Amino acid sequence: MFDNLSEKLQRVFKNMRGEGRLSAANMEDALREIRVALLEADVHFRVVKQLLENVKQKAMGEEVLTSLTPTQQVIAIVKDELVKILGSHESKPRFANEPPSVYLIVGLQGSGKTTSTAKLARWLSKNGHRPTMVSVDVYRPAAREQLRILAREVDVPIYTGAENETKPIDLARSARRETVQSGRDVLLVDTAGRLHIDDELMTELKQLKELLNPVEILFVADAMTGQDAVRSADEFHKALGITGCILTKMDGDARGGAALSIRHITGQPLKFVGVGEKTTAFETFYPERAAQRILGMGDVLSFIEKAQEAFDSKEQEKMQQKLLDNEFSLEDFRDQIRSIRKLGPLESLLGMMPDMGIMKELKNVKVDEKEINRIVAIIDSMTRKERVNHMLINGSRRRRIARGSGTSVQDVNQLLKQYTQARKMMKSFSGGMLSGALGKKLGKMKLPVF
Ligand SMILES: Nc1nc2c(ncn2[C@@H]2O[C@H](COP(=O)(O)OP(=O)(O)O)[C@@H](O)[C@H]2O)c(=O)[nH]1
Ligand SMILES: [Mg+2]
Repeated sequence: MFDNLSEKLQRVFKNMRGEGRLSAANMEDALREIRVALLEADVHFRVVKQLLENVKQKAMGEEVLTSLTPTQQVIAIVKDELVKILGSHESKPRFANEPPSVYLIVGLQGSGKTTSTAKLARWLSKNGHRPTMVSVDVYRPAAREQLRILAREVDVPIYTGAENETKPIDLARSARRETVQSGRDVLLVDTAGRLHIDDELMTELKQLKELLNPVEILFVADAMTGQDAVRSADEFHKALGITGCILTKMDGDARGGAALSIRHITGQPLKFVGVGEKTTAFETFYPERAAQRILGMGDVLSFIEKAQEAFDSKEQEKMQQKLLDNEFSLEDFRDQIRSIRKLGPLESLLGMMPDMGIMKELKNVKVDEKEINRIVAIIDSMTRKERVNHMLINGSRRRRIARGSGTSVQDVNQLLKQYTQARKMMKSFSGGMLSGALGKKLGKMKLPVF
C-alpha cells in the first residue's frame, strides 16, 4: 500500500538529509521535489497545492532551523499535513437513531461494491451489530448470486426477494421491511454499477436514497484507477451526497494518491480500505497510519516528539555556551547522559527511524545501558565542588566516590578519562554536542551522544 509514493518521498527526504542544514533556498528545492513526488503518485493537483502551501508556511514560520535537525522537522510537518488531508481521525460508520440503519453502497462497475458489502457485513457482525444485505443489481443476475455466495461465507442473512420483485425500488422496500421484522439493525444495499456515470443510474440511486433515507451512502472507489476514482467520487457526491468512501484494492500496486485526494475533493471521509479479495481483507482507515505508510518512515513522529522532549533547544544552547567557556562540568556531562537515557534504549529508538543511510550504520552501534547507569551513579557520588571542578578529585576522593557509588577506583578513573576526552572532543566540534566515533557519524544530527 502506498509503496510508490513512499519511495518517491523517501528519496526526496534522503536528498534533504544530505544538506545537513536547511535554508530558504534548499527548502524551495525540497518543496519542488515533494510536489513532483506527490503528482507522480497521482495526488490531485489541488490537493498538492494546498499541502505544499501549508507545509511551506509552517516550515518557514516555526523555529525549524533551531532544535534538532531541520529536515526532520520538515518531515514531521509534511506528515502532519498528510494526516490533516486524510482526515485526522478515523471515521466510524454511523447508525440511525431508529433502526434499521440503511447503508447504500454505490460506485462504478467492478470497483468492488459487492465484495465490500459482504466485507462490511462481516465487520458489522464482528462489532456487535446484526446486519442483513440485499442486492438491487437487477441487471446482472450473476451479481445477485455473487452476493448470495458471499453472504453464506460471512454468515450474514440476505434478502433475495420474491419472484415478482424485479425492480430495485421494490426489492429495497421489501428488504427494509424484512430487516425490521427480523430484528436486524443494519441493512446493506448493494447497488448496480455502470462503466461510466449515466443519468439512468443516478436517477435510480436517487430514488433509492429517497425511499430508504440511508444514514450512510458509501462510495466504493477502486484505488487502482487513480484520478478516475477521484473524479467519479466527486460526481457521485455532487449528484447523491455521499457520506464516506471505501477504498478498495489497496493491496495492489495502487499509487495511493487517490486516497489523499478523495477526502480533500469531496470533503467526505475514507472509512474503510479493502486490501484483498477475501472477505477478511478489510480494515478501518486510519489517517495517521496511512500518512506514515505514505512517508514510509516508521514511527518518525513519535521519535521526534521524544527527542524534542529530551533535548530542549534552549538547554542545548546553554550547554554549547558552557563548552565554549570551558565550563562544561561533570554535572553537565551527567545531564547529557541522562537526556540520552530519557529517550529510552537507543536500539528501540533507532528502530523507529527510517531504514536508510546514516541510520543503517547507527543500528550497529550499541549503547550499554549499564554503562550509563554506572556513569550517573559515580557522578552522583561526588560533591558539588568535585562536579564543578574535576581537578579536585585526587586519590582519596576517588576511593570515596568508588565506595559511595558501588564501583571501583578503576571505574572512577575511566569515567574521568571519558569526561576529559569528551570535553576535548566536543570542543573540536564547532558548536556541536558530540564526541567519539559515534559523534562523528551523528555530527550532522546534533544529537548529544557520547
Ligand atoms: N485485490 C483486491 N481485489 C478486490 C478488492 N475488492 C474487490 N476486489 C475484486 O474486484 C473485482 C470486482 O469486485 P466486485 O465486488 O464484483 O465489484 P462491483 O462490480 O463493484 O460489485 C472482484 O474480482 C473482486 O474480487 C480488494 O480490496 N482487493
Ligand atoms: Mg456488484
